[in-house]
Amino acid sequence: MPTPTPRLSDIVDQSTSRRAFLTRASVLVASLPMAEAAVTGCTNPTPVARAPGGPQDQTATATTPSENPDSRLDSSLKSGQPSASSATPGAVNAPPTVPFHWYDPALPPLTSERTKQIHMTVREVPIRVTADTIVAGWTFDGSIPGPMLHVRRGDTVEFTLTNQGSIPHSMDFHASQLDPKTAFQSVPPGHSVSYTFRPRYAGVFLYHCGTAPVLMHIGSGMFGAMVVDPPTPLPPAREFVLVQNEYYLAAAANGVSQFDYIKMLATVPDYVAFNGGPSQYQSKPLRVRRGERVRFYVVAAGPNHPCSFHIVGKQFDTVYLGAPPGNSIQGVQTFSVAAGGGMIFEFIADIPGEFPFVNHAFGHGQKGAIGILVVE
Ligand SMILES: [Cu+2]
Repeated sequence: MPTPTPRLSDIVDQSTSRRAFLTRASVLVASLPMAEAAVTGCTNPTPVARAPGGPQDQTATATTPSENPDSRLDSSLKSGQPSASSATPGAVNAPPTVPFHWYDPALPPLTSERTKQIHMTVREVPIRVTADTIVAGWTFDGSIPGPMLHVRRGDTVEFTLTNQGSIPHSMDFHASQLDPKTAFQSVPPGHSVSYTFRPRYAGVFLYHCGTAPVLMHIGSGMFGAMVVDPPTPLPPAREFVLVQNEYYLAAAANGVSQFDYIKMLATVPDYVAFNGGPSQYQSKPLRVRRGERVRFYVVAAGPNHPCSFHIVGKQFDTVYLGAPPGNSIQGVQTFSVAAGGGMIFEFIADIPGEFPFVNHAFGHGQKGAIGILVVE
């Protein structure tokens, strides 16, 4: 009789100790289809495809042969890591002097050209996320999150991803509508993929690596946000972008914490952060002037949890659930941004003071998803 494959719910429900949980979970990981696929990966000819049924300007090409154009069949397990950690060579090569970078949450200005050429580079590098924690990051352009992007509905986005890492990676823009097998294909180390799209809706959208296991790639730092303005701009405001994510850490080795895939499956994070730095906007708050309209673009990158966004002492006069300027509700205390989603929150800063902006699911707020907005 073959041994039946355990379900995750079984290992969570039946686990009475951490050791028993890890043992059962490792069997589950080994039984995932991607583990087998990783061994049988193949080389395909260069794909040049057009999104079926989509606008003619939505195309995707690989500039080199793809190792495997079907992202369902790729895996970080290919490099032989025993429990799917993020310990790729570049990521764990950390001098103790890796500095902390406060992530500026200001929405970058919109540029005038209607064709936006965006080139990102995958880098597996150590990232300091708190004063005493360096993680083995997988990144877009060397930061967690990747760069904030700002375009307008109807712009043409000409995107290229170059993989300078050691395992396959990819890019999935939630602002696009494309055939994922072509556009979001995994790119082998040293190669690039290019595709073009035109955002069909305004709003704020997640982007992330879509290489399997996606949980591991998002969980190791491969995510960011794209703001898409409507054709008629929203009212002038101080605009900030917050991307929430969770960190699931293994014990540090040589000063660097790898990410822990088993913890990601269990969905209990060590830290929850806005823009990659737990509590960074408590240490250095955001500042606006009294009377200004304030607009937060909030994205929940996950990989697992939503963000119950709330500002202590304020109410939102407008929350855009979908594409602005429609799809709004008024007079809101808290709204949950789904993992993989994005929403826009607005209010007038009419009272001076210090206002905490929080994930009101406070188990996650206390782990780092709290910042301070100072109204001067
Ligand atoms: Cu990746």
